Amino acid sequence: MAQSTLSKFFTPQDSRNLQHQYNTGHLEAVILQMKKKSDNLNHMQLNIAVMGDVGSGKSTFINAMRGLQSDDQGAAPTGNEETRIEPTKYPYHFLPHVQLWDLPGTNSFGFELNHYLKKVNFESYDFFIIISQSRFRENDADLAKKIQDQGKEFYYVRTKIDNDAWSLKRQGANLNEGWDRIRRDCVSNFQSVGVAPPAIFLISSFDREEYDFPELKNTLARDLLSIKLNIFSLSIPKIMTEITEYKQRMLGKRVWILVILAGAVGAVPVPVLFIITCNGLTMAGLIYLQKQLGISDKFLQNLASKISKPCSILKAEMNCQLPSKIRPVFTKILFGITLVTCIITGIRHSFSPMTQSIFGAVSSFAFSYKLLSDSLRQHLETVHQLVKSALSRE
Ligand SMILES: Nc1nc2c(ncn2[C@@H]2O[C@H](COP(=O)(O)OP(=O)(O)O)[C@@H](O)[C@H]2O)c(=O)[nH]1
Ligand SMILES: [Mg+2]
Repeated sequence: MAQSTLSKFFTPQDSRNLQHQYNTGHLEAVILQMKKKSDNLNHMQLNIAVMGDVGSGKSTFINAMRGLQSDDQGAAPTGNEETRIEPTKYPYHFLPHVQLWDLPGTNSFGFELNHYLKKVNFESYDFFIIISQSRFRENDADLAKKIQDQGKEFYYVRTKIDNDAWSLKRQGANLNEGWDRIRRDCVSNFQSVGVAPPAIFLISSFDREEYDFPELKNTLARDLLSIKLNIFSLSIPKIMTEITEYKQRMLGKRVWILVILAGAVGAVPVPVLFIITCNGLTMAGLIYLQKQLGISDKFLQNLASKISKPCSILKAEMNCQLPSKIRPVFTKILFGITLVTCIITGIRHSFSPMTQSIFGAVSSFAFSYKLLSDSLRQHLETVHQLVKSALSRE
């Protein structure tokens, strides 16, 4: 069975080590280690699922890709009946560490699609080739949507194009116009179901030097690295969630302590005390969170030089709040607390001390909670964006 996207790149031990480094403030080491993994994808095993209806030509296609005839040793069994009920892997020797998986036909057991996808362990494949014969089917569209939802990519292959060629010739039609029509039809079918049209190949598994067969093999070889990079990038949010989980919880608890303190102080109906303490607590919280974030201009410059990426590009790609841009938050907090203080002062004589206390406690709690929790969220977003930007190859 093919591995999950995350475990393909990071073992549980890797994850623990990275988490430890992150918790102890070594964000740069975390990023450099992840970068090393992304620079070393040559040995990554790429699992390509070949999918389509029973009899669409999946097994014959796999044999053709591998340069085999159906009766050669090691070839996938072919025929119009469903020959396999389990996914079967075949090495694709023309590219290193690539396996083609012959999956049972999507309609083989009358399964409902989601049930079928679970059965064949759909999420464990890295790339997909949808095989279709004679016309675009509803199943093709549903499959394509499921692949797109996972953030993965696929090719769409129309097989048995030799049969279409024969019919077109009999009608005296122009072959190239016929192929253009089929392509346009596929593109509009994908667009109509909200799927970005993939690379489309019209092939005959019996004529391996004709139609789009050679182009399909070349395109796969050319796309190999970008497919691997895409799969690697899909593992980043998952591993980052694991790495940052502990610190996020720890910081979340500290935010709550500060917010409760700020609420308690807000309950004291003395505006001067309130403005100084509540301001101080929230500001201290913000400074603490920024320190925990540990991303300064100097940090970014150091990192940029280590990953050989201009600092300006790193910052632009982060497209997120850098520490210098977080400063407006301080202005907001000052404004907010001053406003609350003015209101408290204004209503002092109209309401009982009890009402003033409740109002002060609630507003102080709400303000500091909003500002600190926003800042924590920003903290994590910034780290995620930074990792993404540091690993991107654009
Ligand atoms: N004419 C033609 N027949 C094909 C082609 N590919 C497969 N077939 C035939 O279609 C039938 C089903 O093929 P198979 O590969 O077993 O389909 P699968 O069930 O999707 O694995 C077999 O009789 C194949 O010989 C093709 O490109 N052209
Ligand atoms: Mg088959």
